[in-house]
Amino acid sequence: MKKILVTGALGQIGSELVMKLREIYGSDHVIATDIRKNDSTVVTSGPFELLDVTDGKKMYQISKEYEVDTIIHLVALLSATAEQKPLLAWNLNMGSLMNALEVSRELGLQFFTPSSIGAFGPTTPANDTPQDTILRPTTMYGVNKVSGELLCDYYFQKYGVDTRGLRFPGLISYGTEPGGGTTDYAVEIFYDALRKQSYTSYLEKGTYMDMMYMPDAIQAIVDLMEADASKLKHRNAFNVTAMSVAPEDFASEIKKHIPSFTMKYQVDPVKQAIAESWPNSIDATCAREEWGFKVEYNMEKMTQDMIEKLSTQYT
Ligand code: AKB
Repeated sequence: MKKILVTGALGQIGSELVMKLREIYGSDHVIATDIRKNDSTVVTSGPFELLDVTDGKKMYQISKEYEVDTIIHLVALLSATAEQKPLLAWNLNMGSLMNALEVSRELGLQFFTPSSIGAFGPTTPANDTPQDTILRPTTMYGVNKVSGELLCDYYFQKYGVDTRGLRFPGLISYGTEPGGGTTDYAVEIFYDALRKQSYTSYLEKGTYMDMMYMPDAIQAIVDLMEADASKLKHRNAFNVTAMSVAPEDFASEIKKHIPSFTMKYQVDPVKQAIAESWPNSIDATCAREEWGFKVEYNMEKMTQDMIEKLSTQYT
């Protein structure tokens, strides 16, 4: 039975992943950590430790004390924030990754960290972006993600650390809101649809990017970590996606549930430039072939579920 330490456990992915992992492996087998504490079920339903991921010594101590065999490292400054604070992004994203990889090497742990469609750049083929392709991002976040993928490969090749990763698209969820990402509009739009029946998009009409619903993302992490290592040719990091969509696609799907919904556009040039440097649609064939990646939610099913779940909060 796995024993897993999760960093950034109170974030958008962490808050749902911890609960799923506790369901699968048992509450005591999932050690949630974050730099802050709240009264959510992540903190109350199992072991929780305060951890600043720039403190490698403390990460080592907690991992040793709980005898974990896996680290899932989720802490990261996302793309839009990283563009505003590039030095902080480099120091936090790369410093914490290095700490987590070192602890994994020292204690012989399995390791997961997310990469992103942010690893791609304007010279990457924009449609059906292949698994193995040009990685020349023009954002600090992208530079961190490519460096992270290479570092994880290095730790696997040089030290035999069982590193695994996914290139996540925009992730949509109703639990914990994301912050500082370029794809965040795809979450905000649902909250505003229910609160105000309108949304002002900071991305232009026709800006296509990949997206995925959180339950599919969580399942993908679990499946990849359980996958037979001998079948993995890529490891860091697999393209995964459920849909390629633009802001107006969300608007028309939401309108089916909330007919009074309206959408305006007020473009944020920084976020627009980031979005334009990322692919329109990526190809997840390698993930499907090497470890059976699949999704349950398309745009229709996801919208229905988001509106159902958020309605209970806003009506
Ligand atoms: C972001 O927009 O920065 C993230 C991502 C796609 O990695 N959601």
